[in-house]
Amino acid sequence: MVVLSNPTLEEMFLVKVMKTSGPFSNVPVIDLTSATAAADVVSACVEFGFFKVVNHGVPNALVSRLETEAMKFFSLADCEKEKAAGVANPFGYGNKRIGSNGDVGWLEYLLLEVTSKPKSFNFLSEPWATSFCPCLREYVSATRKLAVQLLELMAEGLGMKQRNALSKFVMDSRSDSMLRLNHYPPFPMRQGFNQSINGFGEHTDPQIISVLRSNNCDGLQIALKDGNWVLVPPDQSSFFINVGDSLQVLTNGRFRSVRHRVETNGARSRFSMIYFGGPPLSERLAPLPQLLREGEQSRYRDFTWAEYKSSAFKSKLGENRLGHFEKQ
Ligand code: GA4
Repeated sequence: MVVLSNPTLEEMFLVKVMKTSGPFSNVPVIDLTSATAAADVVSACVEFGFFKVVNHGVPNALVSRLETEAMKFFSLADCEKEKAAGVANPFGYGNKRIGSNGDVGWLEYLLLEVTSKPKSFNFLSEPWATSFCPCLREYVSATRKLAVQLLELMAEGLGMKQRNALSKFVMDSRSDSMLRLNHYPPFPMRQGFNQSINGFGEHTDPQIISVLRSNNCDGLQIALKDGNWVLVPPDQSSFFINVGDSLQVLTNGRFRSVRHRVETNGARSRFSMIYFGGPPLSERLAPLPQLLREGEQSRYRDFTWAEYKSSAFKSKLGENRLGHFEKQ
């Protein structure tokens, strides 16, 4: 475990200002088998940048298998996890430190690159990881497929002629995507503190789309348009989807990249796995011409995903990263 000095752990992790209302019962639910799914998904992306998917087609058995494999990994000694996956930079095993700019959270994680030539899958050839590897591959391909289906529905709901206008970015063999496995352990100082803990501070995801599955331990919160934070009731049989910054740009701000955070109550372990679908590094990120109404100008200056990613990975977690790329 990484030992952190001043300020104290309590100061670093306890969420001091509790401005969150109770469980949010209006999380949009998209049923992939419903005839109205395309329209529903678009309204959810415009209003919240967030929704839940049911009848998603990802086998529960696969999800449980990966959860079991990942928990086997997290139960290794800290030095073994670091040795196996490397200390996160940004890929590898991370413990409390998030990114490169001093952010911390009450979690440990494994961040894996899932490009066609992944760098950090090497450790998976270790004998103890033999069943982890195929499981990760299967899971990534199932969640990528779900991301593609959802992006196709979005294109349909937006009235785009090409069904693959949005999905082509994550289907591309050069797509720059990631898989993150997060373990939020119980809080050791829970006795006497009946408060929440900063598991993962507020942020937006830089990529196009994030596909999240968690166990039944709550903690995920999203910010609504009016800035109020609400608790998302967990549902381990569904997936939660975040619109990322890149999709906000591609739609010229019609879809909102959702600010979200995780605050755990320290009683139980929270476990989540997130597939982040990103475009190829060389891809230009600009509003899609088919989506611009007559006379509508791009709100963003021209940039590539490589430029945005490099700027994002140097930023503080809670920063408004797209702000630097908006036209004045
Ligand atoms: C948020 C979304 C993904 O988890 C992530 C994160 C990344 C990291 O953990 O290294 C970042 C964060 C995320 C955005 C700003 C930078 C980069 C930590 C951080 C402070 C893997 C990603 O792509 O961006």
